[in-house]
Amino acid sequence: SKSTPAADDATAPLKVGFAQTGAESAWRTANTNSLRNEAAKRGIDLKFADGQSKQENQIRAVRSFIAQDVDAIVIAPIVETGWDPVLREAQRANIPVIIMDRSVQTEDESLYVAFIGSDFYEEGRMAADWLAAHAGGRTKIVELQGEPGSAAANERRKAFADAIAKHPEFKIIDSQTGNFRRAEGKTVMEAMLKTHGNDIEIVYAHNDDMALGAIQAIEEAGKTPGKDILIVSIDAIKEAVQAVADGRINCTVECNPLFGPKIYDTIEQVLAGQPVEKKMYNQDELFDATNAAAALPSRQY
Ligand code: GYE
Repeated sequence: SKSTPAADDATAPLKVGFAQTGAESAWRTANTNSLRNEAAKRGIDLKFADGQSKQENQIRAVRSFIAQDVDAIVIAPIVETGWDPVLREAQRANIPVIIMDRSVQTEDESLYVAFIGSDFYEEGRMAADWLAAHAGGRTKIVELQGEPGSAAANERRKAFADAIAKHPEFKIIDSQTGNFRRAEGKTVMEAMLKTHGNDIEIVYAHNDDMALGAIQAIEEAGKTPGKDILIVSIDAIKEAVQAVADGRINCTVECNPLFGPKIYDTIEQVLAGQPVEKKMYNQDELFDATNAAAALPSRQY
Protein backbone atom coordinates (compact mmCIF):
# COMPACT_ATOMS: atom_id res chain seq x y z
CA SER A 1 0.00 0.00 0.00
CA LYS A 2 0.92 3.67 -0.22
CA SER A 3 3.79 4.73 1.99
CA THR A 4 3.07 7.64 4.30
CA PRO A 5 4.79 10.91 3.46
CA ALA A 6 6.64 10.53 6.75
CA ALA A 7 8.20 7.35 5.40
CA ASP A 8 9.37 9.22 2.30
CA ASP A 9 10.49 12.40 3.99
CA ALA A 10 9.59 13.41 7.51
CA THR A 11 9.32 17.09 6.58
CA ALA A 12 7.29 16.78 3.37
CA PRO A 13 3.74 18.09 3.75
CA LEU A 14 0.86 15.82 2.86
CA LYS A 15 -0.14 16.29 -0.78
CA VAL A 16 -3.88 16.06 -1.46
CA GLY A 17 -5.60 16.52 -4.82
CA PHE A 18 -9.16 17.84 -4.73
CA ALA A 19 -11.38 17.57 -7.81
CA GLN A 20 -14.24 19.96 -7.03
CA THR A 21 -17.43 20.13 -9.14
CA GLY A 22 -17.20 23.85 -9.83
CA ALA A 23 -18.64 26.95 -8.18
CA GLU A 24 -22.34 26.59 -8.91
CA SER A 25 -23.75 27.63 -5.53
CA ALA A 26 -23.10 29.28 -2.17
CA TRP A 27 -23.04 25.77 -0.68
CA ARG A 28 -20.23 24.86 -3.03
CA THR A 29 -18.21 27.96 -2.16
CA ALA A 30 -18.52 27.12 1.54
CA ASN A 31 -17.40 23.56 0.79
CA THR A 32 -14.34 24.73 -1.17
CA ASN A 33 -13.40 27.19 1.57
CA SER A 34 -13.73 24.52 4.25
CA LEU A 35 -11.27 22.20 2.46
CA ARG A 36 -8.89 25.05 1.64
CA ASN A 37 -8.87 26.61 5.12
CA GLU A 38 -8.46 23.33 6.94
CA ALA A 39 -5.59 22.33 4.60
CA ALA A 40 -3.86 25.63 5.36
CA LYS A 41 -4.34 25.07 9.10
CA ARG A 42 -2.79 21.61 8.95
CA GLY A 43 0.02 22.51 6.56
CA ILE A 44 -1.41 20.24 3.86
CA ASP A 45 -0.40 20.95 0.27
CA LEU A 46 -3.85 21.04 -1.38
CA LYS A 47 -3.99 20.85 -5.15
CA PHE A 48 -7.37 22.29 -6.08
CA ALA A 49 -9.03 21.68 -9.44
CA ASP A 50 -12.28 23.43 -10.39
CA GLY A 51 -14.21 21.07 -12.67
CA GLN A 52 -16.36 23.90 -14.05
CA SER A 53 -19.37 21.58 -13.87
CA LYS A 54 -17.91 19.09 -16.37
CA GLN A 55 -17.09 15.51 -15.45
CA GLU A 56 -14.41 15.32 -18.15
CA ASN A 57 -12.54 18.17 -16.43
CA GLN A 58 -12.71 16.31 -13.12
CA ILE A 59 -11.41 13.10 -14.70
CA ARG A 60 -8.55 15.02 -16.26
CA ALA A 61 -7.76 16.58 -12.86
CA VAL A 62 -7.69 13.16 -11.16
CA ARG A 63 -5.27 11.89 -13.82
CA SER A 64 -3.00 14.85 -13.22
CA PHE A 65 -3.10 14.22 -9.44
CA ILE A 66 -2.05 10.62 -10.11
CA ALA A 67 0.80 11.87 -12.32
CA GLN A 68 1.90 14.21 -9.50
CA ASP A 69 1.88 11.23 -7.11
CA VAL A 70 -0.31 12.90 -4.48
CA ASP A 71 -0.89 11.07 -1.17
CA ALA A 72 -4.68 11.07 -1.49
CA ILE A 73 -7.42 12.29 -3.82
CA VAL A 74 -10.77 13.83 -2.91
CA ILE A 75 -13.52 13.87 -5.54
CA ALA A 76 -16.87 15.67 -5.34
CA PRO A 77 -18.44 13.85 -8.30
CA ILE A 78 -20.63 16.04 -10.51
CA VAL A 79 -22.60 13.01 -11.74
CA GLU A 80 -23.00 9.52 -10.27
CA THR A 81 -21.85 7.35 -13.15
CA GLY A 82 -18.72 6.97 -15.28
CA TRP A 83 -16.03 6.96 -12.60
CA ASP A 84 -14.76 3.38 -12.61
CA PRO A 85 -11.94 3.73 -15.18
CA VAL A 86 -10.24 6.68 -13.47
CA LEU A 87 -10.84 5.22 -10.00
CA ARG A 88 -9.10 2.06 -11.21
CA GLU A 89 -6.15 4.15 -12.36
CA ALA A 90 -5.87 5.69 -8.89
CA GLN A 91 -6.11 2.29 -7.25
CA ARG A 92 -3.37 0.92 -9.51
CA ALA A 93 -1.18 3.83 -8.41
CA ASN A 94 -1.99 3.01 -4.75
CA ILE A 95 -3.53 6.41 -4.15
CA PRO A 96 -6.56 6.33 -1.83
CA VAL A 97 -9.66 8.16 -3.07
CA ILE A 98 -12.26 9.75 -0.81
CA ILE A 99 -15.63 10.46 -2.41
CA MET A 100 -17.04 13.62 -0.86
CA ASP A 101 -20.54 15.14 -0.94
CA ARG A 102 -22.14 13.31 -3.91
CA SER A 103 -21.97 9.54 -4.21
CA VAL A 104 -20.85 7.45 -7.20
CA GLN A 105 -22.39 4.36 -8.73
CA THR A 106 -19.62 1.80 -9.13
CA GLU A 107 -19.35 -1.91 -9.84
CA ASP A 108 -16.47 -2.15 -7.40
CA GLU A 109 -16.86 -0.51 -3.98
CA SER A 110 -13.16 -1.13 -3.27
CA LEU A 111 -12.29 1.60 -5.79
CA TYR A 112 -12.69 4.26 -3.09
CA VAL A 113 -11.80 4.12 0.60
CA ALA A 114 -14.61 6.21 2.06
CA PHE A 115 -17.65 8.32 1.25
CA ILE A 116 -18.30 11.44 3.35
CA GLY A 117 -21.49 13.39 2.74
CA SER A 118 -25.15 13.94 3.51
CA ASP A 119 -28.05 11.58 3.03
CA PHE A 120 -29.82 13.35 0.15
CA TYR A 121 -32.75 10.94 0.22
CA GLU A 122 -33.34 11.80 3.87
CA GLU A 123 -33.19 15.53 3.05
CA GLY A 124 -35.88 15.17 0.38
CA ARG A 125 -38.01 13.14 2.74
CA MET A 126 -37.70 15.78 5.47
CA ALA A 127 -38.75 18.54 3.04
CA ALA A 128 -41.80 16.54 1.91
CA ASP A 129 -42.81 15.61 5.45
CA TRP A 130 -42.61 19.25 6.48
CA LEU A 131 -44.87 20.14 3.58
CA ALA A 132 -47.38 17.41 4.38
CA ALA A 133 -47.73 18.90 7.86
CA HIS A 134 -47.72 22.61 6.92
CA ALA A 135 -49.14 23.08 3.41
CA GLY A 136 -52.49 24.26 4.76
CA GLY A 137 -54.54 23.06 1.81
CA ARG A 138 -52.06 24.04 -0.89
CA THR A 139 -51.36 21.09 -3.17
CA LYS A 140 -49.88 22.07 -6.56
CA ILE A 141 -46.10 21.86 -6.63
CA VAL A 142 -43.42 22.91 -9.09
CA GLU A 143 -39.98 21.35 -8.64
CA LEU A 144 -36.65 22.99 -9.43
CA GLN A 145 -34.19 20.18 -9.91
CA GLY A 146 -30.44 20.25 -9.37
CA GLU A 147 -27.82 19.20 -11.92
CA PRO A 148 -29.15 16.29 -13.99
CA GLY A 149 -27.35 13.04 -13.15
CA SER A 150 -26.02 14.28 -9.81
CA ALA A 151 -26.65 12.15 -6.74
CA ALA A 152 -28.04 15.23 -4.99
CA ALA A 153 -30.69 15.86 -7.67
CA ASN A 154 -31.49 12.16 -8.21
CA GLU A 155 -32.06 11.39 -4.55
CA ARG A 156 -33.79 14.63 -3.56
CA ARG A 157 -36.19 14.09 -6.41
CA LYS A 158 -36.88 10.44 -5.66
CA ALA A 159 -37.34 10.90 -1.92
CA PHE A 160 -39.74 13.78 -2.39
CA ALA A 161 -41.78 11.89 -5.00
CA ASP A 162 -41.92 8.81 -2.74
CA ALA A 163 -43.01 10.87 0.25
CA ILE A 164 -45.71 12.92 -1.45
CA ALA A 165 -47.07 9.75 -3.08
CA LYS A 166 -48.28 8.90 0.41
CA HIS A 167 -50.31 12.13 0.38
CA PRO A 168 -52.50 11.85 -2.73
CA GLU A 169 -53.69 15.46 -2.45
CA PHE A 170 -50.27 16.70 -3.64
CA LYS A 171 -49.39 16.96 -7.29
CA ILE A 172 -46.14 17.94 -9.04
CA ILE A 173 -47.44 20.02 -11.94
CA ASP A 174 -44.01 20.79 -13.43
CA SER A 175 -40.38 19.84 -12.82
CA GLN A 176 -37.36 21.42 -14.55
CA THR A 177 -33.66 21.72 -13.86
CA GLY A 178 -32.08 24.93 -12.66
CA ASN A 179 -28.67 23.25 -12.31
CA PHE A 180 -28.32 24.32 -8.67
CA ARG A 181 -27.78 27.90 -9.89
CA ARG A 182 -29.51 31.04 -8.73
CA ALA A 183 -29.85 32.70 -12.15
CA GLU A 184 -31.25 29.52 -13.68
CA GLY A 185 -33.65 29.06 -10.77
CA LYS A 186 -34.96 32.51 -11.58
CA THR A 187 -35.39 31.94 -15.34
CA VAL A 188 -36.99 28.53 -14.84
CA MET A 189 -39.41 30.02 -12.31
CA GLU A 190 -40.27 32.91 -14.66
CA ALA A 191 -41.14 30.41 -17.38
CA MET A 192 -43.19 28.30 -14.98
CA LEU A 193 -45.13 31.34 -13.78
CA LYS A 194 -45.93 32.15 -17.41
CA THR A 195 -47.07 28.61 -18.13
CA HIS A 196 -48.99 27.84 -14.95
CA GLY A 197 -49.94 31.26 -13.59
CA ASN A 198 -51.90 31.14 -10.38
CA ASP A 199 -51.88 27.33 -10.31
CA ILE A 200 -48.48 27.26 -8.63
CA GLU A 201 -48.95 26.95 -4.87
CA ILE A 202 -45.67 25.39 -3.76
CA VAL A 203 -42.06 25.46 -4.96
CA TYR A 204 -39.76 22.57 -4.05
CA ALA A 205 -36.19 23.62 -4.89
CA HIS A 206 -33.32 21.11 -4.68
CA ASN A 207 -31.12 23.88 -3.28
CA ASP A 208 -31.31 27.32 -1.72
CA ASP A 209 -29.67 29.19 -4.59
CA MET A 210 -32.45 28.11 -6.95
CA ALA A 211 -35.05 28.92 -4.28
CA LEU A 212 -33.59 32.42 -3.88
CA GLY A 213 -33.67 32.88 -7.67
CA ALA A 214 -37.28 31.65 -7.77
CA ILE A 215 -38.23 34.10 -5.03
CA GLN A 216 -36.99 36.98 -7.15
CA ALA A 217 -39.10 35.77 -10.09
CA ILE A 218 -42.14 35.40 -7.83
CA GLU A 219 -41.70 38.91 -6.42
CA GLU A 220 -41.23 40.39 -9.89
CA ALA A 221 -44.50 38.68 -10.88
CA GLY A 222 -46.20 40.62 -8.09
CA LYS A 223 -46.67 37.69 -5.71
CA THR A 224 -45.44 37.18 -2.17
CA PRO A 225 -43.09 34.21 -1.68
CA GLY A 226 -43.73 32.35 1.54
CA LYS A 227 -47.41 33.37 1.50
CA ASP A 228 -48.95 33.22 -1.99
CA ILE A 229 -46.52 30.45 -2.86
CA LEU A 230 -44.85 28.22 -0.25
CA ILE A 231 -41.14 27.65 -0.74
CA VAL A 232 -39.33 24.54 0.53
CA SER A 233 -35.66 24.11 -0.11
CA ILE A 234 -32.42 22.37 0.88
CA ASP A 235 -28.90 23.46 2.05
CA ALA A 236 -29.64 26.00 4.81
CA ILE A 237 -27.05 28.51 3.64
CA LYS A 238 -27.13 31.56 5.87
CA GLU A 239 -28.93 33.71 3.29
CA ALA A 240 -31.73 31.14 3.08
CA VAL A 241 -32.05 30.75 6.84
CA GLN A 242 -32.36 34.55 6.90
CA ALA A 243 -35.09 34.29 4.25
CA VAL A 244 -36.88 31.75 6.45
CA ALA A 245 -36.63 34.14 9.39
CA ASP A 246 -38.07 36.86 7.11
CA GLY A 247 -40.93 34.59 5.97
CA ARG A 248 -39.87 34.46 2.31
CA ILE A 249 -38.79 30.79 2.44
CA ASN A 250 -40.96 28.46 4.54
CA CYS A 251 -38.44 25.76 5.28
CA THR A 252 -34.90 24.75 4.37
CA VAL A 253 -33.31 21.41 5.20
CA GLU A 254 -29.67 21.59 6.21
CA CYS A 255 -26.91 20.03 4.12
CA ASN A 256 -23.65 20.75 5.88
CA PRO A 257 -20.76 21.43 3.43
CA LEU A 258 -18.02 21.94 6.05
CA PHE A 259 -16.18 18.68 5.45
CA GLY A 260 -12.59 19.93 5.76
CA PRO A 261 -11.73 18.53 9.21
CA LYS A 262 -13.47 15.20 8.60
CA ILE A 263 -11.85 14.76 5.18
CA TYR A 264 -8.29 15.28 6.44
CA ASP A 265 -8.86 13.23 9.60
CA THR A 266 -9.99 10.38 7.36
CA ILE A 267 -7.05 10.77 4.98
CA GLU A 268 -4.60 10.81 7.88
CA GLN A 269 -6.16 7.64 9.30
CA VAL A 270 -6.07 5.88 5.95
CA LEU A 271 -2.43 6.81 5.39
CA ALA A 272 -1.59 5.59 8.90
CA GLY A 273 -3.13 2.24 7.99
CA GLN A 274 -6.06 2.65 10.37
CA PRO A 275 -9.52 1.39 9.43
CA VAL A 276 -12.15 4.00 8.52
CA GLU A 277 -15.90 3.75 8.10
CA LYS A 278 -16.85 3.21 4.47
CA LYS A 279 -19.83 5.59 4.51
CA MET A 280 -20.03 8.60 6.80
CA TYR A 281 -23.18 10.74 6.81
CA ASN A 282 -23.86 14.15 8.35
CA GLN A 283 -26.77 14.62 10.70
CA ASP A 284 -28.84 17.38 9.09
CA GLU A 285 -31.42 19.69 10.70
CA LEU A 286 -34.47 21.52 9.38
CA PHE A 287 -35.16 25.25 9.71
CA ASP A 288 -38.59 26.83 9.55
CA ALA A 289 -40.35 29.80 11.17
CA THR A 290 -40.05 28.16 14.59
CA ASN A 291 -36.24 28.03 14.78
CA ALA A 292 -34.63 30.01 11.93
CA ALA A 293 -34.13 33.34 13.70
CA ALA A 294 -32.57 31.70 16.74
CA ALA A 295 -30.23 29.63 14.55
CA LEU A 296 -28.97 32.58 12.47
CA PRO A 297 -26.12 33.82 14.69
CA SER A 298 -24.48 30.40 14.78
CA ARG A 299 -24.79 29.50 11.09
CA GLN A 300 -21.29 28.88 9.74
CA TYR A 301 -22.04 29.00 5.99
O1 GYE B 1 -27.09 21.12 -2.35
C1 GYE B 1 -25.97 22.42 -3.97
C2 GYE B 1 -24.65 22.22 -4.60
O2 GYE B 1 -24.09 18.22 -3.86
C3 GYE B 1 -25.10 18.66 -1.80
O3 GYE B 1 -24.54 20.82 -4.72
C4 GYE B 1 -24.48 19.22 -3.00
C5 GYE B 1 -25.34 20.22 -3.74
C6 GYE B 1 -25.88 21.36 -2.93
O4 GYE B 1 -24.46 22.90 -5.73
O5 GYE B 1 -26.16 23.70 -3.48
